[in-house]
Amino acid sequence: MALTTRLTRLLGIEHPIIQGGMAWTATWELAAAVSNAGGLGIIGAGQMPTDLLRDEIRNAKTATDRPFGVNLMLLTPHIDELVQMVLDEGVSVVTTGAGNPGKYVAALQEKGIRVLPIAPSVALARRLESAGADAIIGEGMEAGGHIGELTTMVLTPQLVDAVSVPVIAAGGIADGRGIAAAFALGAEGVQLGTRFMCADECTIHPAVKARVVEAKDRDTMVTGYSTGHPVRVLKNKLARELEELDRANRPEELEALGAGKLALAMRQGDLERGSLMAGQSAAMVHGVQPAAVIIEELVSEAEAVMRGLAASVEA
Ligand code: TUI
Repeated sequence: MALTTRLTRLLGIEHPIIQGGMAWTATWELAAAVSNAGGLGIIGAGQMPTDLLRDEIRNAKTATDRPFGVNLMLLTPHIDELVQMVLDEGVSVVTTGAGNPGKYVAALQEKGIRVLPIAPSVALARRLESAGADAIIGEGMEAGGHIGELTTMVLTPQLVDAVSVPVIAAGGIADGRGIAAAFALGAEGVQLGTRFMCADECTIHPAVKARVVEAKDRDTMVTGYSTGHPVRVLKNKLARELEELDRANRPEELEALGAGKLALAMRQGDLERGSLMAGQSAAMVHGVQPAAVIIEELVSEAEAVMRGLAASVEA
């Protein structure tokens, strides 16, 4: 059995599961493993230098024949150069975060690249559909990293009502129950980040994976409201220091203290001074597994939940 939707047909993938394009976290090894398992793997460009992202794309191409994508973080200063390189190299999909990719949509699509922007609100989703987006990833504030204001539970159905392209639900989904719930809300796909941080093929420091596996329900917090770019992280020393600066409304100092800290966590494994970006669903991640096993579990759980629900209606 398979979950087939407009999204699986649009992207030519087996399962409607997208792996979040997490900066300093989602490298080509993870993206290729997810794509090889029938999902859509995404390389997280973050603030990566253009040459490094080009190498990541080329490595992914040697490791999978299946579609994969790149996430472009639109606050990146050299974003125009990254977009040009992606146009030159060619990938199947571009997802975008932290802004409106409108001005890049036509050029990407002319190269056959599907454009899936992340939107945290209905108004932005409508604008993105008008700009030609192939699908919209609606990300609720349960997600890790930079977030909007709305939860996945309320954002997803509103996006489904507002746009006619497929909606992909993101934020707070870590297992098959979450996928079934997203489908019940009208989503035709899901994007998971935090669960894939704990894939064997994810190259982040093992200490971070262990911290995610240990996380309990109230272990994340949001810092950076005063900067206009709130970020969800696992609580630690850095998060408490950032919270103090938020309270004191000192956004410049907050940005200075936060700079470079995502890499410190994900690459160096500094659990106290690094920025442990992760979603609330960390509490639902119970171990480190191969990406293929994660995808297999997600699909079989979602199918079992949906069959159970259908049976309870007939009974
Ligand atoms: O982008 C993400 N998650 C991220 S980006 C990131 S790097 C970063 N670090 C510190 C501050 C800011 C960025 C870490 N995690 N998720 C997708 C996402 N996009 N969430 C929210 C948005 C978003 C917000 C506003 C998308 C568009 C938007 O539009 C504003 C506008 O231009 O209308």
